[in-house]
Amino acid sequence: MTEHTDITVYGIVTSRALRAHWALAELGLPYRTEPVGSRTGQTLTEAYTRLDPRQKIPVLKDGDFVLTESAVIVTYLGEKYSAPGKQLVPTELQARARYNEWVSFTCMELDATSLYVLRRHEGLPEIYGESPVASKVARDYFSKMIEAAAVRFGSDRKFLLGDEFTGADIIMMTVLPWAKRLEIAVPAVFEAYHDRIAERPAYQAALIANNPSGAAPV
Ligand SMILES: N[C@@H](CCC(=O)N[C@@H](CS)C(=O)NCC(=O)O)C(=O)O
Repeated sequence: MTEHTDITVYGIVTSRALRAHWALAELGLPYRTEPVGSRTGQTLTEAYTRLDPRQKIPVLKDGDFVLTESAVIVTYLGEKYSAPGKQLVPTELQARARYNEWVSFTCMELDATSLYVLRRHEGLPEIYGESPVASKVARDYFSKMIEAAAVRFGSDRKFLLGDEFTGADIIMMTVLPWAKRLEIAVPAVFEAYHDRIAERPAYQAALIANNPSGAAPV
């Protein structure tokens, strides 16, 4: 039986929006999509600004509960809707700490201080300006951090936390293709990890939900 939910995701096309669509696909939950795009002006309307004063995507609405920040959305959905066989967030204390460690590391070190710097200064120079020094530092920093992550990950694990796929994998997996698009090398262990996870039906479904044209997220 399909679970009764009243869930809406605002946001499409970007890697951060993909995270919300993917978590819902993994959990098999029905939801609506409001196809709000970044830099389209759609986040700047009065109605959208009431929903999210930051004027950003993605936003999740679960009933009356409004939540922002893609990694937090993934974790919230995992904590609220996980069930046996589809546990996106571990319940055991130290496993959950490890989950939070990977999520925080990926969002801060790989996304915000590395890839998003490149998105701004290389992808959107007309808005943020070119900054060759910031770009070089961000590229070098990403390489250093992903090498360190490869050491921690090791070579015998299927997913970041071991044998079970979790929300931490959703966050990591949404930065790897982004790095590849920017022609930044990722360690072989993460290449194999990427190719393994890319075959998940929920990932494929989420890519379409995030962008019906089938184009890769930006
Ligand atoms: N830390 C936030 C970042 C959200 C964010 O910066 N979203 C961008 C698109 S990826 C956005 O909505 N920018 C506003 C705009 O482009 O209109 C998250 O992970 O959800």
